[in-house]
Amino acid sequence: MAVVDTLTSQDAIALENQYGAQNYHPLPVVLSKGEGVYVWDVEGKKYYDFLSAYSAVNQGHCHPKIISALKNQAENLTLTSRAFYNDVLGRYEKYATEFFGFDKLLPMNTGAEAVETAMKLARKWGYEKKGIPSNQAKIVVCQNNFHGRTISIISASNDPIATENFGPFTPGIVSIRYNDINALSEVLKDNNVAAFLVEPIQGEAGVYVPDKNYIKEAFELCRSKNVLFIADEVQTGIARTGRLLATCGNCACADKNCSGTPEVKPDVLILGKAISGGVFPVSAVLANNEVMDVIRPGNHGSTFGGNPLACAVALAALEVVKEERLAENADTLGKIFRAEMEKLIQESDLVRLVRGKGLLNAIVINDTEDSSTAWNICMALKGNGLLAKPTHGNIIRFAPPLIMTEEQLYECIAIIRKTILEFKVQ
Ligand code: IF1
Repeated sequence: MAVVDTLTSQDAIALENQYGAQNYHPLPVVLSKGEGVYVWDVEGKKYYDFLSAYSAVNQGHCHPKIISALKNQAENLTLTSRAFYNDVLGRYEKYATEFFGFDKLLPMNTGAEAVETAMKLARKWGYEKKGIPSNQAKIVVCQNNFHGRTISIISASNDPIATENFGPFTPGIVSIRYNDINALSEVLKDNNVAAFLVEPIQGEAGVYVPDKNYIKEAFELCRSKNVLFIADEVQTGIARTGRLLATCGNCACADKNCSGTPEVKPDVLILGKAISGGVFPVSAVLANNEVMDVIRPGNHGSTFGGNPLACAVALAALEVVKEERLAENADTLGKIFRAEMEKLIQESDLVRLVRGKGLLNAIVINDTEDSSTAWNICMALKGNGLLAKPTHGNIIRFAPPLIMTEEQLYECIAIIRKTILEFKVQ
C-alpha cells in the first residue's frame, strides 16, 4: 500500500501504532485537511479546531497569504545555511524586531531551541556583563513550567512524566513557586542568578493565569537585582491572549485605553509556534544589543535557523496578525467565551471553573485529576464536531484560531454547552 493512498482513520492510527514511537496519546481523529478555523478528518467529517496545534495556528489553517509566501519562496530558495547570507533573513529580522520592539533577533526553529538559546544567552551575559564567577550562573524557573523537551529544559521541569529516567540533569537551575513574588525576592538574594525564565500564563499547567501584578512585580524585582527577565511567550505570544504579547500593554494590542507603553518589556523574549502561523517550524529569541551582543560568531547557531523559507513564512504570518487585527479579535471573543462558560457553570455541576485570557482558555472539570471524565468529554465534543484536548487530567484547554468570527464562536459555545449538558459521567 502506497502511503499516498486514501486511508481510513483506523488504518492511519494502526500505522502510527505499529511504526511510530509511542510518545503521544492522541485523540482518535485523523485529520487530512484544514482551512481557517476548520479541520476535516479522512472520512470527511468537519470539526472546529479548538486547539490550534497548541496555539501555533493562530492565523487559521492554511492561511492563503502565508501559503502563498511559502510557495513563492519555495520556488526560489529554501536553504543556504548561515555560511552565506540570504536575501530574506535581514528583511524578516527588521520587520520582527520593529514589530516587537527589540534591537535584534536570533532565529531558531523550535520553541525548545529558542528556550535553550535564551538560557545560553543568559549564562554568557551573566559571566561577561554581570560578572558572575565562572560556571556559577543560575537560572531561576517556576514550578509546573513547560518550556520544551531537551535535557537542559527538562532539568527545569518538576513533571515526573517529562523527567523520570532522563537524568543526569543540567545544573544551575533553581525552581520557585509560580505567582509567588516573595519566593522570587528570596531567590534573587543570590548574586549568581543570571536570569528569571517565566511563562506569562502557564499553558501546560492548565492555563494558569497569575495575579494581576505578578509579572510586573517580578520584572521590576529582576531589574533591581540586575537579573534578566526572560519571557517564554512561545504559547502566549502573537495575539493569543488578546495582546500582541501577554507581557505587553502596547502596540498592536486590543486595549482601548492602552497608553502605548509596554506593561513589561522583557530583556529576552522567546517566540515560536504562531510566529509562522503553524506553517513551518520557526522560533526566535529577541533582545536588545547590550544582551544579544554577547553572542559572537561560532557561539551558537543552527543549520535551518533563519532559512529563507522560514523567514518568508514568518514575515507573512506576522503581517496577517497586524492586518487582521488578531489581538483585538482574541480579546473580544475571549470575553464572550468566558462569560458564556460562566453561564454554563451555573447550569452544570460538571464544570467547576473557567479561566484564561484572550483565546487561551481552559475549563476545569469537576472530577479528580486521574479521572477520565475530561477525556470522555473531549470524545463527546469530537462527536459533536469540535476538537479539544485535556491537560493534567481534568482540565480542557480551549484555544481556537484567532481568525474566528463571533458567529462561529457562538456556534462553538452551543456545541460545548450541548455536549456538557448531555454528558453522562461514565
Ligand atoms: C508537545 C504543552 C502546549 C511551550 C512553551 C516552549 C515550548 C512550548 C511555553 C516548546 C511547547 C507544546 C509542545 C507540545 C505540546 C505543547 C504544549 F502541552 F506541552 F505544554 F502548548 F501547552 N515554551 N508547547 O508551550 O516548543 O519545542 O514544542 O516548539 O507536544 O510537546 P516546541
